[in-house]
Amino acid sequence: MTKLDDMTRIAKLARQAVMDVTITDIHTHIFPPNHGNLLLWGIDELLTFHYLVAELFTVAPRDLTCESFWASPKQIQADLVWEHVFLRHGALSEAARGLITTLSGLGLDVASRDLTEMRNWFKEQNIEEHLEKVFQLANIDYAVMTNDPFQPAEVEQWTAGKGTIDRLKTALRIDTLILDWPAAATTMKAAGYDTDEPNEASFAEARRFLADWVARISPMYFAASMPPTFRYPADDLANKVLDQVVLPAAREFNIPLAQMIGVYKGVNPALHEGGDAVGIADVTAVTGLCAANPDNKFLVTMLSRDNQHELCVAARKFGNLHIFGCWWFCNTPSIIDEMTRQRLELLGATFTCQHSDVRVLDQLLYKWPHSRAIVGDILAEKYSQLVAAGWTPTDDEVKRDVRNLFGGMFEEFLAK
Ligand code: RAT
Ligand code: ZN
Repeated sequence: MTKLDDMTRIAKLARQAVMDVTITDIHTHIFPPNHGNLLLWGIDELLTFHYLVAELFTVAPRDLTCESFWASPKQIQADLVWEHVFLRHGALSEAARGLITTLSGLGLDVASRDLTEMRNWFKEQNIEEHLEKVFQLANIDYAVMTNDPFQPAEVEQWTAGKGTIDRLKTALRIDTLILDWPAAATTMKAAGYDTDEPNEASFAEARRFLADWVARISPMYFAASMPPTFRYPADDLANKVLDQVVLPAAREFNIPLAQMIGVYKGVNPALHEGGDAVGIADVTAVTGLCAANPDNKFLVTMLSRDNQHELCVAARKFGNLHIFGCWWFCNTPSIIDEMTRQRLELLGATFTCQHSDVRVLDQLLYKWPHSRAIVGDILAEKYSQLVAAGWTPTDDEVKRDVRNLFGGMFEEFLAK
């Protein structure tokens, strides 16, 4: 075989390996079917996904207010998104194209633009079977949930003894604990922990609260999303809670802390979940955490495109830092392409290239195919260049690297 043949063969192999790899989705917002109404799925949830609601209000006529939108039944809200975003303005955004990919992936005739027919199809589905079908179509082994012990509707499910299913693993979400001590203390107190002012005694009780949740749900990691203003070290309450509650508990149970950094919450509160925005954060908060806490492990993703290069460099410096995903506003083809290249070039296949962040189950059928296509093209190019340089990886090596990018390294990091 000539070198050119080898390059063509390896490019094809890399694309195929990415298409075929079984993915571990390390951050989502889906729930087991038996957790009441918490699991979102179906056409009306897809259409009212907050990314699309935000788009609706960029084009909505003046007389369609956020107040009247939220006061309407879900189906009317979905009709409004369909009409104003899809029918009147097209489906070119990533979220809008995503809905089309999702419906096509389920075998629906989206080209007919017949919303009623699609609604009827979803009504006929049994949720347990539908979940299994979506996981199989997306080729995902399991997804990690976001389990918030400060959300009464979620807590209710666990205290009622409802567990989870093999397809869904847990992660303990603790934004409230880190960023809003008064609210966290009130919730913990109501649950039987003696938490009051932020002092040593209260912090000991908060550690007991975390330990009990670890025992209850066995989380794969603790997680919190942080504002762009987050600094570490710093003389503030968030740092105290991190140092005296969260990091000691994470060390004790050897589970990582996931930090998702760079969100300004509620910039336009009228949009509800769609009202958050992005800001450039300070990567020295990440390096500060990793350096000061060598016995803790950190999973980090950042929201601003501007932070990505610096974050890659940070990941080269600390073995206790694992970077993951193209988060939220970074989950668009051009930015996934840029971030994945940057990460591969600086880190090799040692990071987790994507997470889906789905809130609606069916979205797994677009988030993953869209990302697979981009990463497949990048790897085809990178492996061809490697062959040109004189190193031809075996088929198994290519498959190993691909799996590492889509969940393998995450599992290896957890096992450390
Ligand atoms: O990506 C999203 O959909 C956001 O609304 C958030 O859920 C974010 O991912 C988070 O976990 O805070
Ligand atoms: Zn999320």
